[in-house]
Order: sequence, then structure tokens, then C-alpha cells
Amino acid sequence: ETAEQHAAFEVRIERGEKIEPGDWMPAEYRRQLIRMISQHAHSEVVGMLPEGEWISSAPSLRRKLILMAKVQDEAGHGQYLYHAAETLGVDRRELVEALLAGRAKYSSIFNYPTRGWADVGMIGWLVDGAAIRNQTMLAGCSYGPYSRAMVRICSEETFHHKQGKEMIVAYAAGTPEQRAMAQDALNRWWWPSVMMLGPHDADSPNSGALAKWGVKLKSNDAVRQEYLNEHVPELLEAGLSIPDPDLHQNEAGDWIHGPIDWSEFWAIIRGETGLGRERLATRQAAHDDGAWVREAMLAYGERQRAQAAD
Ligand code: FAQ
Repeated sequence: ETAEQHAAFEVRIERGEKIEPGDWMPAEYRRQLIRMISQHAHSEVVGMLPEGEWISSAPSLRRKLILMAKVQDEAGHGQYLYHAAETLGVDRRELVEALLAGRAKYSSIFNYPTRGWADVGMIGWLVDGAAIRNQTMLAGCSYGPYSRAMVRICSEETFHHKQGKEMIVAYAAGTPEQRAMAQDALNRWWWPSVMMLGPHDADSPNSGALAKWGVKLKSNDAVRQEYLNEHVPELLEAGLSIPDPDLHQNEAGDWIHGPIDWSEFWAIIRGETGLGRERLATRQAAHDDGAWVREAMLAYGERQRAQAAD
């Protein structure tokens, strides 16, 4: 890597040009993107599990259809993202192996249990709401394949967000049991959703390089602030109470949260608490069950190639 190559790359970033797969890029830019996009792909795939558990217990056909569509969308997002990572020269098999071996990270949020039906709605409202804030920003990122995947993914997440909000607003205005179910879900999902946007800026080692190269256009705390400013008034409007006694609005109108328990965040990422082990075991079983599909596809591909060569 020469100084000239770096300088030319930085000029392209400054001009707001998209970097495409065959273009020259610093090794560290490539490494950061593979890290982030693969973590994101794993998150989408593991993210199918907490809600997927509830498909067979959905309270109505309408809600079941919506949930099935949502979970299927997450699988599709995983596909786009593994493809986007592959444009950087990495093999999807290696990425999946790293996930199954517990070497790769995925979002902390998916190691929490879904204890009740309202959790499905709360995930749609809060988790998809936080994901959209983060991913709308990433839709403007400098790496072409990732930014384009984000545009499609965000429009699907918007449907997920709306169905979650619609469900929780209905329960919050429903019977005392329904209200209690919605409040209980909020009590458990609030802090994990605030944390999923990543550590505070001062504790975010990757942000510097990602911001310099136009991947992160906003910092973790800036995205978290947008998330709070959007969701706090809406949750309060729905008649729910947010489990943060220090939450308040400052003079600028920003909603300010109380101290975050980051020890819980790191413990959940390291798999010391939460469902990390169980999630990976479920993924491993699904991977093993799908072996015959991969083998059949490879055999089919070989036959097609042999026929084309004849
Ligand atoms: N969980 O230096 P930073 C979704 C790690 S998709 C686990 O600030 P960065 C859709 C981080 O990897 C949700 N680990 O990191 C859906 C790094 O470790 P490393 C996923 C986390 O990358 C909805 C270390 O901490 N979205 O929800 C987390 O600059 C409903 C230091 O942190 C994405 O992946 C975390 N929450 O910023 C699906 C979006 N946060 O790798 C189903 C793309 C941080 O150095 C149902 N990713 N870490 O060992 C990003 O935008 C960024 O990676 C951040 C973190 C903002 C998540």
C-alpha cells in the first residue's frame, strides 16, 4: 500500500464517491467492512430465532402471517449481507463457521429471551426502530454494495417497525392484562435496545476509522440520541412507562437517559449471561439439517456446468 494509493482513496471518500468491489481500498478499510457486514449478517440470521419461537403461538391468523413474513425477511437480509461481504473477497462458509464456532460477534440484542407474545411487538417497535436509525445512516456509507443493501433492508424494516408499534399501541389501550403484557415487555427490552446501538463514543475503538472512511456517518451516541428522541415520546403517548428514573428532556429537546449498565452488555456479548449458547446450538442444528440442501445445490451446479460444457 503506497501513500499515493491512500491519498487517492481519501480523495474519493471526500468527494462522496462510492467504493466498488474491484476498486483499490486500504486493507484496514476492507477488514473493517468484512467485520461489520459479517456481524450484521449473523445478527439478521440469529435475529430470526427470538421471534421465530412465537410463530406457532401467534394469537390470530393475521398476526401469524405478519410474523412469518417478518422472520422470512430477516433471512433475506442475512442473504444480501453475506453477499455484500463476499464482494470483499471473503468466503461465506468461513463466516458461517466463525459464527457457529462462537468466534464471530452478532448483535447483543438477540441473546435476550422472548418471554411473552408482546415481546414480538416490542422487538418490532424498539429493535427494528433502533436498527432503522442505524441502517438509514449506513445506507449513505461509502461502500457501494453495503449501502445499496441497506436501502432495501431499511424499507423492509420499516414495515417491521410499523407492525410492532401497531401491536403494542393496541395492547397498551386494551384490557388490563394486555396493558400489563405490553409494559412487562417494555421493562425487559428497553435497556437492551438502548445498548444495541453500541458503546459510548469514548469506548468505541472502531468508530475513528469508520468515520474517517465514510462508513459511519454518525457516532453510536448520535444514533442513540435519534432513537430516544423518536421513541420516548411515542411510548409515553401510548401510556407506557419507560424503566429509567433518570430519563428527562433537556432544554434542546433531547431525551437524556440515565446511566447504562455496560457490564450487562459485555457479559451478554461474551455469552456469560443470556442465551448465547442456546442460540448457537439452534443455529448449528439448522445448519446440520440444511446440509442436504447445500449438497443438492452443489450437485445441481456441477451437472449444469457439465451440460454447458458438452
Ligand atoms: N452487539 O467500536 P464499536 C437488526 C462490538 S440488525 C454485539 O462501537 P462498531 C435487524 C463491536 O462489534 C442488528 N457487539 O463497534 C433485526 C466491537 O467489537 P469488535 C445489527 C457489539 O462496529 C431486527 C466492539 O463492540 N446491526 O437488529 C454491539 O464501530 C429485529 C466495540 O464497539 C448491525 O450489525 C452489539 N450491539 O459499532 C433482525 C449494523 N455493539 O468487532 C431481527 C451494522 C458493538 O471490534 C429482528 N453495525 N459491539 O470485536 C454497526 O452499525 C456497528 O457495528 C455498531 C457497532 C454500531 C453495531
